[in-house]
Amino acid sequence: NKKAIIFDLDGVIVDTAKFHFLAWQNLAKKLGIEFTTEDNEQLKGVSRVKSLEKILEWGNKEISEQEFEQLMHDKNEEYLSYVDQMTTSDILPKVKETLDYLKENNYPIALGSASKNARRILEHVDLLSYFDAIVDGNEVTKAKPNPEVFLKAAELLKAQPEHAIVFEDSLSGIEAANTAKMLSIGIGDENILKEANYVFKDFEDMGLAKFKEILNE
Ligand code: B16
Ligand code: MG
Repeated sequence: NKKAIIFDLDGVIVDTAKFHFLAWQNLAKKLGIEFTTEDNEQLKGVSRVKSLEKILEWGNKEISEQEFEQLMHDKNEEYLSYVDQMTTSDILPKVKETLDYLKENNYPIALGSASKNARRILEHVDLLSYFDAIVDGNEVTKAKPNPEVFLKAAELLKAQPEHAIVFEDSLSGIEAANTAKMLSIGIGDENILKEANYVFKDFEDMGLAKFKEILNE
């Protein structure tokens, strides 16, 4: 039985965090709140609503429900203006090669992301056809570290959680994968992602040979 492979999107397949940063920074500026790249780090894997709640909390700001909705809308419009300029050149190193290997060898592949824009992003970078299942911010009610997103993805792939492997760049995502009893592979900083079963800086650092070893465990 083939392992099921689940990919997070932002920070694993593409670096959309830089676009989220630009859009959140503009929003914070309008509100007179300071927003740094370190602040942005804390929003990785966090939903849109929760992200705005956090920014308002940091700036000690209270706004009406209507204004909240308007800000979320404006932030997303700006974010999408960057997303719509994405091309295949925005795919992170060796991700395509990894997906090609999995496809050629008939591994079931899913996306497990907090983003409501996941499909649009995958279309822009021409990777949509690789995914047998997509679970994104439109289908999930409980955010990572809750394992819901990955459990749903495994279910759609008809795989037992124990037979699933998750690629994640956020600590909450690694926690979600571990709680789901899946094998977790952290992509990023090993000091942050210590709880993962494996950590690599990126797919290039992992290499296909090492990945094949992990697949056959
Ligand atoms: P959207 P992931 C997450 O993507 C991002 O890391 C996070 O910064 C963002 O707020 C969230 O998606 C929601 O995105 O505004 O497009 O619905 O890492 O879970 O793929
Ligand atoms: Mg991520």
